[in-house]
Amino acid sequence: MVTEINFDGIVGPSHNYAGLSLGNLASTRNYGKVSEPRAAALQGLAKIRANLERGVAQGFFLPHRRPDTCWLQQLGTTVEAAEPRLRANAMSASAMWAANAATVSPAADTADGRCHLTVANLMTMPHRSHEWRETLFQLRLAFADTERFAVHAPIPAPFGDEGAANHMRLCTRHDAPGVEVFVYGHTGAGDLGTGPYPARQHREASAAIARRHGLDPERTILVRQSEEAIASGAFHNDVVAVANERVLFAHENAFANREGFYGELRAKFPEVEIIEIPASEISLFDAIQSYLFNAQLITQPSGEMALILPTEARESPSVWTWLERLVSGNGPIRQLFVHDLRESMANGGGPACLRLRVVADPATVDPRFIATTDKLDRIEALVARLWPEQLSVDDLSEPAIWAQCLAARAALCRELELPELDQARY
Ligand code: SUG
Repeated sequence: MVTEINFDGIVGPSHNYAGLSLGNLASTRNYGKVSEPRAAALQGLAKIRANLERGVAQGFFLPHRRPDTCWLQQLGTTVEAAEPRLRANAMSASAMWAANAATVSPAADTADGRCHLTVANLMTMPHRSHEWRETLFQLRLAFADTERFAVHAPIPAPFGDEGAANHMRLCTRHDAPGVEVFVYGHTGAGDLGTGPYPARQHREASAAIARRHGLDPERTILVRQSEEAIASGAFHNDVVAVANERVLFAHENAFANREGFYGELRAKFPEVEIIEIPASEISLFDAIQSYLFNAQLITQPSGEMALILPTEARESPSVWTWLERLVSGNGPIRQLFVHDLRESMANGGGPACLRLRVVADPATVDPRFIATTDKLDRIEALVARLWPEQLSVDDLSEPAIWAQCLAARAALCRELELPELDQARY
């Protein structure tokens, strides 16, 4: 049965706070903090398990091989010889944020009736720019059925693409045709933006993906993110807006031309219900601090929608009061679930960042990437045994840590019967 499957990135053993993401205020603020890779991975796995129990189909992607010695080799160096900042870029566990893995257009939206996925090039940030090779390898394994899926190579440089974090889809039901909304921050050649932080999603990349996926222009919208949002730390659209079925939940200051966008959306998808939080009630700053919009907005088997939020949203009185009022009303969003994802959150990755939504029949996906409670038990046991408990930025230069990270990931590949992933070099 065609449904929405959430594929979460399992947090890798090298998870750390190296402060590599300019414009992501959490990453900068937490630079140098000691990370807890084991706790981080267990927090993410608990979210997968809870979603499974809620009746949501769940898959996962594996952490990438770190240190990425192949990338360092392409740069003419080795993990031993690289200067510390470059080495930290090669050690990043940032592939955990699966919302940045790819942009996905379900079969109901595309000209050839296949589900299309374009792996994100993530070219704006050095530590993320080398993710796509392994992500592409995992996507090609998971979605190997070429009658049902088309997995595309990344959009070529210089057009930055950050995947589903800047993409929303509105539809009456997940398996029905939808309207796809691409949100960009960078308008075109020669535009470097005027804000203090880089705009990571380029309009040309978004437009190219819509063409490659064979989307109908009548059911496609390109919209610019507001510069104010980017300047306030919303380095991806999914920090200020989220959509599910016919609901768009967004901050008033999320988009550059809000009225124009809402008008086009209503014209192309009259069923839309827009739930907007005005800046007078929750400031952009509070929205970004609490990661309220980085919630997963899911449809439960009962048909009711729920928001899966980070604990930080509950800790902000203005945000929590607003949310309690939202679910006590008669609207489509009826429940709030809160998860402790502090380790990922400290790097700017909330519940929605950790997952990629794919609308498909789970039976058409390689079962090795599909979550079951038994498999989660086994992954958790392995993580509890092999993931480092703590890592400092200095530890990233320790040969023993490189060896531990490589061995831990190799053990996970074995546990999940994915030897090709363990053997692959990019
Ligand atoms: O790309 N953080 C990630 C967070 C990604 C969140 N994803 C979405 N919003 N969809 C990023 O900025 C921090 C890693 C470091 O600084 O070491 C980092 O990469």
